[in-house]
Amino acid sequence: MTTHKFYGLCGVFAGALVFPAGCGGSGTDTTETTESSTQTTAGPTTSETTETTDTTATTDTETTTDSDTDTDTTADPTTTTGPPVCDTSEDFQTDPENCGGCGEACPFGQMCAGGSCFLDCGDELTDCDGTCYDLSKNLDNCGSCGNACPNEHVCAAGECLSACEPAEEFCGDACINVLDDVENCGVCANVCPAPGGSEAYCKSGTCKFDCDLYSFPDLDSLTCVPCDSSVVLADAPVGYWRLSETDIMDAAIDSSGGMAHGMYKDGVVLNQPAITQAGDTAVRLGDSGTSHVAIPGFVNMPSTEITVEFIIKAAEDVESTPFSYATQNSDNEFLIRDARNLTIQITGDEGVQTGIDVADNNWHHVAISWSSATGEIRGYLDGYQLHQSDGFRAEYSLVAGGTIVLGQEQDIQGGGFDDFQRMVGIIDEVAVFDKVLTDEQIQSHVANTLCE
Ligand SMILES: [Ca+2]
Repeated sequence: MTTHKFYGLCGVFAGALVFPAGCGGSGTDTTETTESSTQTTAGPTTSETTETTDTTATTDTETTTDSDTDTDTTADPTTTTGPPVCDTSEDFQTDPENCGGCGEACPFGQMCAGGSCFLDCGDELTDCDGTCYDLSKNLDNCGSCGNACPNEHVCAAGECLSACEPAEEFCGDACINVLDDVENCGVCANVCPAPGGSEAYCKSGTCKFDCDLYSFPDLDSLTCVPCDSSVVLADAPVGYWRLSETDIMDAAIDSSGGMAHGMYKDGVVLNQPAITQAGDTAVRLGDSGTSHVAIPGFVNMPSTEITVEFIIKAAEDVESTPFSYATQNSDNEFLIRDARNLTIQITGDEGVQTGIDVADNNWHHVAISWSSATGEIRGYLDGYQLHQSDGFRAEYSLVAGGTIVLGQEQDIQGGGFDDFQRMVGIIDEVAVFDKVLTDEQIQSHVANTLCE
């Protein structure tokens, strides 16, 4: 065992360039002795080496503390506390008390193998800086040592996962529903702007803002744009009834310039608050069984391409006929009926249901177009195309000169109304075009007349 200690100490002194007496030569001997430990167990040899050990050990210890002078080291071999005594039978490769060297004990609970201390964490756990963790679920060591999960996360199968609900994200220090949070819209920290004193909100993860009644939000410029119904006129309607007259005896003026002025009949209620612009009004229909707006002799009725637009606030779940056009020979020459499921008829009793339901007592913009060439019908609600179909009355030409009636379904030109088909609600901004409007045109009209 002496040789073991010599070996270790000499190694240390060699590193510090301090050699106790006899160390250099005995180092070689030690190595040999270490390798053949069975020899050192021989009786006389053992006693000799034991002596040598004690002396040298004392000297060495002092040397370590006063390493300044060689002379002290050798001159004063007095006895002080010695290093641990290692049994030669001990194996530095595997003994946790002397792991890699004499007296180099492993921390509590650790094993020794190959001269190094290690933590035996087994197959399930992993040693992270001296402690065993289950990396599959430990929050501070998730998947790998030191990989700490953020707050409101869980560690599952070695991955940090958000503990938030679906549709929520962890923003800063809380789970946020980013679909409707104005401070975290779509993604964390996306604050919705509110230009010009408007009110910002977040809908389906997209920033939006509400402008005042007579302006609409422009998401590109982030400004509130005043509604301007002249965009409708700019697309050249062949008839345009704004229904803003104030006296029941007034004509329902055709603002298109087409001179197809109409009449308020049978108890139409004027001066209803409208939404297109300040001061604009609309008309209420349905207070009486036959109330309607009649526009007779409409010579500008389109023949092969038509779009009809209006904005409407129709009573809930009422059949309501907004627009009918009848000629002498055809009472359903062009008909938009049933606000619950807007249905188009062209010269006949067969209709095309668009599925568009406006019978909910809210303002809506409706656009219906038809093209003779292919018989295509398109239906738009609030600027969104909800219906498209082909082949309806293809190659037919509508006959001009008939009568438009707003708010009633005609069974004969200008009359033959059925009470249950009457419109109940408010209608405004009725426009007829002799072409199929584009999506962009319709959306522009929606923005400027529905003002949203
Ligand atoms: Ca109006």
